[in-house]
Amino acid sequence: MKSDLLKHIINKFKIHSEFESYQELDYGHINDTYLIKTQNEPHYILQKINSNVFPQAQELIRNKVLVSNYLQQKYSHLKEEEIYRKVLCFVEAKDTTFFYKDSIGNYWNTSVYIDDSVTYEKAPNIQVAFEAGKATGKFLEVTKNFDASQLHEILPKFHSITFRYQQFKTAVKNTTVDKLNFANELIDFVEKHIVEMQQIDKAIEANQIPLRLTHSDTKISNILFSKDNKAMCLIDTDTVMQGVIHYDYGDAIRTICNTADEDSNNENEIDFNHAFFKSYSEGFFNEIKELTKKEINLLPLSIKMMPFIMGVRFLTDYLNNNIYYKTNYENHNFDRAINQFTLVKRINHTYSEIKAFLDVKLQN
Ligand code: GN1
Ligand code: MG
Repeated sequence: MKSDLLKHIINKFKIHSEFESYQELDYGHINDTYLIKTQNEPHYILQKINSNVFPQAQELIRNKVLVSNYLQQKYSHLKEEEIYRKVLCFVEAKDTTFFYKDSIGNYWNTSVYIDDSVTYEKAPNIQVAFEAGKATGKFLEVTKNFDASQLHEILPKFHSITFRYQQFKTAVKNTTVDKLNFANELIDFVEKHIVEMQQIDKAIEANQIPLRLTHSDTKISNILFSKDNKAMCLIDTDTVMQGVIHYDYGDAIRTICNTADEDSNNENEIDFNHAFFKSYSEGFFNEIKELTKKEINLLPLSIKMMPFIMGVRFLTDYLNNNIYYKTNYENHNFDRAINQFTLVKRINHTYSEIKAFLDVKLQN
């Protein structure tokens, strides 16, 4: 029984009381995540790392622990209970590592559950958008001196659109004629926009923008809020890596300003919410103070590059028969790609307004 298995696994970690029950959380497209309730608080989050996506699970867990330790140190002037609401706290295994490897080779890790918290799939109001901006900006600001080169590069070129485009081209070459016909319009969309989207990659290659630690998966569902909608903590630090500020800024806006859920296949629901964009950006730039001119110039592009890259990745996975993301039906990834590309179109309609706002805000 699953409950016996999870009890067996959670007991490999130094938890404070006895396993009572579990709840599978519908959380993310990659790993399996469980809330483990124990007799007394705290409860725990137990996660099975998807070894297909993350073949180097040990290094991944090491990265997360290093970043959490660094953040805890940065917040060491705060009360302990406050720190534990701001930063993920990983639980040591009884063998003093931070993982458990099961009999079939899967890696598991555990963190302390942050109670009285809520998550959202899309922003419910302007206040939440602002708070999300603060949380993502703060994460970047607090970690700006963290030496990200000490982390293992878990998924190299993760947000490089040039790399994702190569994977897409391979998928196009290897897929069926039926899929090619079905996805024809989306494939054309990729070809039409790829050159514009490569500007951030090019600036990185030319050392024109600084590398730093990034969370690299700042969608709104990875931000924990208190019940009165104050952002508390960025969760899912699986992809902490060296990157550029544009990844986290653009990826957060991708979900916060989309008026539809990422999984919605109703194009009419999809729009770019300007009020949320402004509010998110206010929160973000309240925290992030020093940006170079080149970084500022590429911010508007990041707002379309991040949905574009996600669309390319979803489309690639559709063409590859859904081997990467969890899906609930055959065309799930195809629908997700339409969603992201529709958002890019909506952003294009209003791009001059986006740029004008950022010009004034950052006095460019
Ligand atoms: C994946 O970790 P998870 O399942 O929340 C993906 C992100 C995408 C996201 C789209 C390692 O996130 O890059 O933004 O799906 N993570 C990985 O929702 O590929
Ligand atoms: Mg993730």
